Amino acid sequence: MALIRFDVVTLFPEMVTAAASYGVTGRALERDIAALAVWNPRDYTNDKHKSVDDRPYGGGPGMVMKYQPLHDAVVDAKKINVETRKVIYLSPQGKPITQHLLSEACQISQLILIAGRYEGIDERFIDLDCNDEWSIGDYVISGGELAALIVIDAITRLLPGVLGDAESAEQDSHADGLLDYPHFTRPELLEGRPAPNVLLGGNHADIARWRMKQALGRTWQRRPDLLKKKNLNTEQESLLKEFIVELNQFKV
Ligand code: 9D3
Repeated sequence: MALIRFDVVTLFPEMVTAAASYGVTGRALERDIAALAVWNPRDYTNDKHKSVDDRPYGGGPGMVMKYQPLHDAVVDAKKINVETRKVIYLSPQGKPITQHLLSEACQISQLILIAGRYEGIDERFIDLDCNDEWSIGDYVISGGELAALIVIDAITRLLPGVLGDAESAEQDSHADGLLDYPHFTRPELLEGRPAPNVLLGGNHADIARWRMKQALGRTWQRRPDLLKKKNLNTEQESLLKEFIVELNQFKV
């Protein structure tokens, strides 16, 4: 039995199954570490036009997804017997997804992800059928499918056995609230730019210190919000000071 199952309610089921079949998610699905099923509200319509949307009460632009086809799709997804389940509506109004939120969600046996289209869905479906509402950030996309795929990808990476040992260790070290250090590979000299000398020698303590300094420096430059939340140890404090000193030595 899979560790987690994702059930995505979507008008574009192939978009979700196709994208999830690649790479890390594709491998986890093949190995039955995770399971994925899709449910199309269109298949739960009862009228001859198969209407999944209707005009908004109160007027205004766009269409609103109807309650009944969404509800009936979720009822079917819930017929699968599981220990724990959550129904999550993906929307711009949701709580912003964080690694912490996802690390809690990966403990649940069934995540039913609702991907909306059009202007939105009937608010009573959110109230009656959904347990939570999640956003992928403060920008506009055209529907919930890509958001559902982001959730599926990020959670699958957290499941035991999905990443190799090296990748898991790396993930742990990066779950520590800093941006990544820069990476280099051959050739040594590229368009006149050399790879950092410290990385070419085999002094692993020096390399680890250089990488930590870069991670701290870049986080300080690009994401001061992340750095404020972090408690730096004495070593890290001095590495960051070195980074800033070296930065100022370049601008004359
Ligand atoms: C431009 C239309 N907007 C008017 C204020 C409303 C709107 C409706 C539907 C905006 C986006 C969408 C579709 N978006 C999603 O389904 C979505 C989403 C997003 O747009 N941003 C961040 N996270 C998410 S999760 C799902």
